[in-house]
Amino acid sequence: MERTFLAIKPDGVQRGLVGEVIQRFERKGYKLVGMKMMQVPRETAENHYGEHKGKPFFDGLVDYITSAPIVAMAWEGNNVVAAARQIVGATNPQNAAPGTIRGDFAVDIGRNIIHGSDSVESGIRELGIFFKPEELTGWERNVDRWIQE
Ligand code: IDP
Ligand code: MG
Repeated sequence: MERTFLAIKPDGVQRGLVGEVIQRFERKGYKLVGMKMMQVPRETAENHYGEHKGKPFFDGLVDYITSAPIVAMAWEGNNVVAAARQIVGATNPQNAAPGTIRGDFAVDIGRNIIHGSDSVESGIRELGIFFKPEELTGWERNVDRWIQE
């Protein structure tokens, strides 16, 4: 079953949006299989955002992500990587559609509330950065048969 890495960034935590964000994925029908609050070490942030190294916003991005705690999460479900990106919305909240998390709660690309993996491969890579295998919990949910045929 497909998994993705989602993280409520420091601004989302500070603004009291943890419950709101989690609720959107729960209601949709995806399954939470790992979660922890953590202050991200600088080295971890630089690794996670390695693809952006050298870009003008890189240092500011690492400062932002390491500035206060995040909530790191693993979510599971059919096509969850692409679907979660849709629920998250466009990178720049100015372009994010209403109804998406960034569209509803953010105005600035440098404070866009949430991270979501951009591909299945990125999801595997990022979950490996933030979670030990034993911290991810596969579990049976009685309602699963009412969510997926
Ligand atoms: P994504 O989070 O939608 O996948 P990416 O292009 O991978 O977007 O960028 C990673 C993160 O870097 C963004 O979510 C945002 O926090 C930050 N970022 C991207 N572009 C800019 C920028 O031009 N200025 C400031 N921050 C940026
Ligand atoms: Mg990205």
